[in-house]
Amino acid sequence: MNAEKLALSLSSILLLLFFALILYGAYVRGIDLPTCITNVKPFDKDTVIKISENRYEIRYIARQFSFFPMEVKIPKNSIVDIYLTSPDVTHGMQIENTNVNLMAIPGAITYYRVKFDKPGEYRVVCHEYCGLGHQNMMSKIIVY
Ligand SMILES: [Cu+2]
Repeated sequence: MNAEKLALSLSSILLLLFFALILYGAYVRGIDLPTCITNVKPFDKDTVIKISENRYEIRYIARQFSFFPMEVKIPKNSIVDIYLTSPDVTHGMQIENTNVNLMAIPGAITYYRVKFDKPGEYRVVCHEYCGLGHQNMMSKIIVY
């Protein structure tokens, strides 16, 4: 086998491996892409809604330079629907030790569902530079 055929075979195997990892992430690990909702008017009030035992909905507002609500307490093993919007500029939202990584876009709502298995304090941080107070922009979720 010459070098060209070998390179072609190896790159094909690598592509199949990447594709298999994407399928593994999506179907075995349950990792999904966030949803961006653009056809409804964004909410202008932050809220925490208890839907039932261990089912919550949090409507987050990211505003220079904080997330609202600033602190949320939920019981462990809760499934939480997170909705996020911004009235001013684009922000980013990452919840540490989870898969939550959203953009807060003015005029739109982004959505992701997360389950909190372990108790602890989860910091919510902004990961998109949004102005002079960006580095102080955080809030927290306490799972008990
Ligand atoms: Cu920021």
